[in-house]
Order: sequence, then C-alpha cells, then structure tokens
Amino acid sequence: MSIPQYSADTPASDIAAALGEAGCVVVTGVMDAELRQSITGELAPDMAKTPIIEEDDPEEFYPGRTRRISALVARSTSVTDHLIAHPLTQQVCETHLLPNCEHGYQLHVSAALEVGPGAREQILHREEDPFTFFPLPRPSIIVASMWAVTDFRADNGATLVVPGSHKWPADREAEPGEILNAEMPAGAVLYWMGGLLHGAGANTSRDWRYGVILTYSLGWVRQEENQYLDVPRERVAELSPELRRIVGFDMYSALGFYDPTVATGKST
Ligand SMILES: O=C(O)CCC(=O)C(=O)O
Repeated sequence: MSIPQYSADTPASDIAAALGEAGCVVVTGVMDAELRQSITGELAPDMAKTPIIEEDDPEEFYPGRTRRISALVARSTSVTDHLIAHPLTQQVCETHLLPNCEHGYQLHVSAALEVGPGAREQILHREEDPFTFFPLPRPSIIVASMWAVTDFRADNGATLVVPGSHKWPADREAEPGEILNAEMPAGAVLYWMGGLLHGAGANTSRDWRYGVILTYSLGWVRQEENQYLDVPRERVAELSPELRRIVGFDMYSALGFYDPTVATGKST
C-alpha cells in the first residue's frame, strides 16, 4: 500500500476518504513561504532556548539530535490563526472524529519538531496508544497532521508511516517493506489516523527537518497537551470563539463546566 498524495485543490471529501482507507495522506501546496517564515520566526527565540538532545538513548521515545517545543497557541499566532482551524483539517476531523463525538473535537497536541543530522528513527507508535481501554483496532479517537515547514525527504527524516496499519489487530507487526517515508515538499501537510503506526525518520543528511505537528481528539477524552496550563488566560481571551472551542476552552456537553465569574474575574 502506498501513501496517497493530492494537491490543495482536490475536494476535501476525496482527501478524507483516502485518509480513511490508507490511514495517511499527503496534501501539497497548503502553506505558502510567507506563512512558513512567520512560523519559524515566531518560534525561533523559544526554539533557540530549547536544548538539542545530545545523547541518544535507543530506549527513549525522543531520539537524540532532535528538539521540540509545544504550547504553540501561546507561542505562535501564525500557527493558531492559520493552521489549527484550517478548513481542510476541519473537514478531515468532521469526517473521522465527529461521528464519535457529537459535541465536537479538540486540539490534542501542538508542537514544532526539528530532526537534525544524525538523528535515528523514532520508535513506531500510534497516537492512540494511551487509550489502552480500547482493543486494537480502536475506534477513531485521534487525527494527526504534520505541516512541512521544510522539505520532508527520506534522507532528512521524513515521517515514517505504515499505510493500512490503522486497521491492524494488536498482533500484526510491520514488515520493513511496509514502512514508508512520507516525503513531501515544504508547504505540504501529512494527515494520519490516530491508529496508524508512524514515527520520525532517521536523518542521514546535513539539513534540519522542521515540522509542526497538530493532533485532534474526540472532545470527551483528556487532551494529551494540557492546554489549561500551556495557554495563558490573556491569550485565551484573544482567541475567536471557534478557536477557543477547538483548543479546549469550552464545554463538551456537561464536561468541563466552569464558573465564568471566576474565569473572567467579573462578578455576577
Ligand atoms: O517527527 C515526526 O515525523 C513524527 C513525530 C512523532 O510521531 C512524535 O513525536 O510523536
């Protein structure tokens, strides 16, 4: 099975259908150079302060020679305003998550990831691995996206994916020939289902690979990234109602109720 690839003008319903079938899909031409530059510019001061993992421990989830920062709602208005609620992402989430969460889906993780020369392959995993309550193959809980800020090539650590593995039972392991690099030019996005085996590829080149990962989950599960601690209240107040809902600052039916007089500091 291969990785389906489409251009940005393809109907979103075709892209979502291909994602459901293969478990992953690349869409090219969704982020222009100006937006990519704004993202790296806004994140540069925090990225520069973040140490690169120098020592590689093969047992560790995060390989050496990589670095990452999360809390992108707090750190990048470009990511927040242009990527988090991107219309294509919304269509994909509506197709694959909304049937399992009638009151809406939410941002699960936001992070910028750099894979440097010499980084090894990351251990293959599924975004839905924390939800051990459900046996494999699980119902759809998560949809993930990786936005290519630089080119993603096989030699610079393009994400490894195992097409079709979102439908596998627990005892099915990936054969080497089934593990593919999701190569894509800068400005493209890779979507994958939360049940898909994937991980960062090894970087044997001299370049750093830079991507923004945004994942989404059913509104009734715990978010992997704690947005209540990662996004300051003043920043929450700046978000549109739509973004506030997606980032998780809204109720899901009765879940997550709060007292607005405390949250806003205004008395009734
Ligand atoms: O960097 C990548 O390509 C994938 C990253 C990933 O899967 C993770 O950090 O969980």
